[in-house]
Amino acid sequence: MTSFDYSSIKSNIIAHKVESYTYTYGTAGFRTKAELLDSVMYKVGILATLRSKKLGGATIGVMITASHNPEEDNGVKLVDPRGEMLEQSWEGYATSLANAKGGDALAEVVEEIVAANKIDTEAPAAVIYGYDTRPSCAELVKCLELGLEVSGAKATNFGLKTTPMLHYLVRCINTANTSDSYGEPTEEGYYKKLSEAFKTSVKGKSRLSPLTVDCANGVGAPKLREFLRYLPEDVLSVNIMNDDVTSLGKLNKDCGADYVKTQQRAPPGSKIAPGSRFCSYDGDADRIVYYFVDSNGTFRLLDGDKIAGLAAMFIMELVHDAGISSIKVGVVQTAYANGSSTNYLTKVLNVPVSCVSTGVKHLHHEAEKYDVGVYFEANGHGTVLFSPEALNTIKTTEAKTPAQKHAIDQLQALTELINQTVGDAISDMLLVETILTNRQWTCEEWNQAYTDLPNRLVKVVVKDRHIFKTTNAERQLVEPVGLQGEIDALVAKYANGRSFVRASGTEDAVRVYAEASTRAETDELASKVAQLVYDRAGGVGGRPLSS
Ligand code: 16G
Ligand code: MG
Repeated sequence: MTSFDYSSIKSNIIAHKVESYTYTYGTAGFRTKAELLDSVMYKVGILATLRSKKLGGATIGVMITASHNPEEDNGVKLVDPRGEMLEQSWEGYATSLANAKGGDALAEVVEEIVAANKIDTEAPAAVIYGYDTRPSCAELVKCLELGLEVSGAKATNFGLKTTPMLHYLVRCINTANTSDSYGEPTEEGYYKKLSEAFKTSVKGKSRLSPLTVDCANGVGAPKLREFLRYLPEDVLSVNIMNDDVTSLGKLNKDCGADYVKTQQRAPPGSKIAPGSRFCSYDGDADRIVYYFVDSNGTFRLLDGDKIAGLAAMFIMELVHDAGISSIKVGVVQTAYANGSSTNYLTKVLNVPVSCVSTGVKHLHHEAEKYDVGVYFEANGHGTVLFSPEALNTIKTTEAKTPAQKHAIDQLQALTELINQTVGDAISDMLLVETILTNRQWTCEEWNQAYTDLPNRLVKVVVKDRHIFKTTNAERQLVEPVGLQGEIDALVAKYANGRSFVRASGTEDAVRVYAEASTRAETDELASKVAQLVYDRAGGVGGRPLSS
């Protein structure tokens, strides 16, 4: 193992490309045009090593992906030892490192991090990394490897991976040979764990009609294909579409979860017809939405809110049938959750619901507060977390009746089936398929839980989005002062009206969300609130955009 090499770091092997560009480690790590990222990758390599050294040599993960962004973008995020997102207090270090121009500035930031965290730079460090199908990954991996080398990490390249697989691997490696072992730290181990759990979950039930999976022409395609080798056709029947990961320009283009959610339509070319069941992954397969067309031929989206409702309902019934009264289920949403979903959860399922700020890490941390925490963003990012106590209770409860035994076995299988490190399109898909198979439900039956309120998302480009400051899980503006009062006055005029405004964490824009009883009222409310924002903040480039 090489040691921590300050002189190499000072020589600033990979220089900052565009002097004026400022990088930010945001909700999904660094994400921008791939050509701006080589110096960032190098520095992320150094940061990952420091993080590992700080945590006693625990393995840290680095994932190179830009998720649902266009193919020419790329990005990178760090994974902490239990497979969760990088601790928030380190995000600032990531940003400072990325913006350090020149070798001396870089060494200075490194020294600051070392001093502030009392890091022994000669301590051992281990980092694993993976990447998606983007053409820019190969070059960026080399930059990352240089950073890992100059900082002295034991580095392992896990190759092409979905984001959630990398999270899984990190957790497996760090829990190997402990009582808390998460699984075999290989891709095959991941496939085996999920496929075995799925077989148990649907045992004795008739297989559903085939499911069509749109893989966004991304890494989900080869990985799902590989996974299916572990599941016989008579257990789960899947047709894969949008699986071209070699032609340039196809990734996320007119397909994938983000396209389907924002366009509210199936990808062009999909042979969707009444009775068929579809889902779409995003480019790194950590996000999923389902959809179908009803008997009238109308497109119906089953988004993250619908998945959360389905999962909460099923798990609560299993807990009840298992006779386990100590396990309480809770659901975590963001302000983007449809008002009807929140109503269904709180009034029909009687389950506690928390609302937190946008971004997986916020939902994940809140979900950890429940015995079983179901969390989903409306856009399809989410999973279910079982607390260590809940896992133990499920493992040790003795069944008194065959029905109880069945429910306990089902719960046990779910704890294996669900990727508890982060939202995972493959694992979430298996969760939905488990529930639908157990109920022998069609998507139409699933969709009957509640009817979404019409909603609209509008993007407003302003001079400076940072003047928008929110509180109450982004549901209210505190700045610009007075604007919230004006929004409230507008909202009060609409039945079931709700609207909120927040600065995007991933784009240079402000987002306006609105919902109301009818489509026309929703559109009117959204456009009036967008106009308020535009007028107050000096909108740029004409009228606000619907997106
Ligand atoms: C990122 C987040 C996603 C969130 C989105 C909001 C992760 C892994 N991803 O993609 O959860 O919904 O940002 O984007 O946390 P916005 O701030 O531009 O609205
Ligand atoms: Mg993603």
